[in-house]
Amino acid sequence: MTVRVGVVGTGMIGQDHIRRLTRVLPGAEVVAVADANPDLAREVAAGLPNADVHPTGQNLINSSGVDAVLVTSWGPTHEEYVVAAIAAGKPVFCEKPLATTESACRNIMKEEVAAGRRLVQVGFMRRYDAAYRALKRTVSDGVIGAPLMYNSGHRNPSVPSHYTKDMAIVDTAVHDFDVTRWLLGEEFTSVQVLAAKPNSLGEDLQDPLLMVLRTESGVLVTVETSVNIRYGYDIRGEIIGETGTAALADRGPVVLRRDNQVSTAVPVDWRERFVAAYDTELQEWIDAVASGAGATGPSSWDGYAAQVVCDAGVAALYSGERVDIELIEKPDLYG
Ligand code: NAD
Ligand code: ISE
Repeated sequence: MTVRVGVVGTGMIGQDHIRRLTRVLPGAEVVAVADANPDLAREVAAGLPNADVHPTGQNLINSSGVDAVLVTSWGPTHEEYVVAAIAAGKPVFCEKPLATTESACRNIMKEEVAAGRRLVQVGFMRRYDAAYRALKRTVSDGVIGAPLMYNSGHRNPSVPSHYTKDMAIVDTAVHDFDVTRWLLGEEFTSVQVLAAKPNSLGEDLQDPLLMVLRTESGVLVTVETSVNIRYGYDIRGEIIGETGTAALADRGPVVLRRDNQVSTAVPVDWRERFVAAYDTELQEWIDAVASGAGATGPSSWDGYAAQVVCDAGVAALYSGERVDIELIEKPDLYG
C-alpha cells in the first residue's frame, strides 16, 4: 500500500520532509499540500508529480484522498490540525513541539484517548539518531554504571529573525528535554535557567542559556543552548556514570591533520546533522501507518511531558527561580 500523505505547512522542514517522502523513502506519496501562504504551497506542489493544493489545512485533513497527515506548520497551529486529524481518524505526524501550551497538549491527549488508539507521532527525531541510540545502549547495558549527571549542548549557528528568547527553551531545548527523558527513562522534577553575560551579537536574545534540571531519581542535567554560535550546528551530550562516562562523538567523517592543525567538519544545520534520523523516523511512521498501527514513535504523552518542562523553563527564565515540574497521571493508552 502506498500511503497518501497530506502536508500542512510547506516551509523549511515541510519541504525537507516532502523531499524525503518523494525522493528518498519508499511507501508514501505526497498527494496534498496546504500553507497559510498559498503561493508557497502552489510553488511546492508544482515540484511534485501529483499533489493538490488545498485552501486550508482543515480541508486537506478532511479530504478523502489523504490517508495520513504531516503537520509542519508553526507550533501554535499544531493543536488545531492534530485534533482535526484525530477527529478524521487519520494518523498524524506532528513536528515538534506537539503544541505550545500544556493545556493544548492535554487536549490532544484527551481527543486521542477518546479515539481509543494511538494516531499521533511527534517529530522528536533524535531518538532515531545512531549516535543517541548508541549512547542509550551504553547506559542500558550498564557499561558506565548508574547515570549521575547528563550534560546536553545544543548549538545553532544562527536563528531566523522572528526567533525570540523564549524559543531557546520552547523551540530548541525541547529536543534536549525529550531526548534526556528517553535516554534516562525518567521524568524531570525541576528546572532553573541561568543567562550568560549579555551577548553583544545576539541583541534581544539572552544567549547562551544554561538550564539546570533534576530528574525523579536525582540525576543532575544541564542543557546549554547557544543559538548564535556562528561556527556550525553542534549537538553534544555526555553522561557521567558511576564507573565511566559516555559522550556523543564528534561528527566529521574525516579528521584532518595539516599545517600543525587538527580539524574535522561541523554540520551546517539540523538538516545535515540529523538527515539519517529524519529518514528513519519518517520511514518507521510510514510503515506503521501502512500496517494499520497508526503510530509507534514518540507519543502525545512525550509531547506533553516535554512541553511541561518548557513551560516551567520559561517561568524559570523570567523569575530566575527554580521551578518545580509536575505531570498528570499518564493515561493507559501511552503505556
Ligand atoms: P517555517 O516558518 O519555515 O515553515 C512553517 C510554514 O507553516 C510556513 O510556510 C507558514 O506559512 C506555514 N503556516 C503558518 N501557519 C499556518 C497555518 N495556520 N496553516 C498552514 N500553514 C501555516 O518553519 P519551519 O522551520 O519549517 O518549522 C515548522 C515546524 O517544524 C515548527 O514547529 C518547528 O519547531 C519544527 N521544526 C522541527 C525541526 C526538527 O529538527 N525536528 C527542525 C525545524 C523545524
Ligand atoms: C529547530 O526548530 C529544530 O527543531 C532544530 O532541531 C533545532 O536545533 C533548532 O534550534 C530549532 O529552531
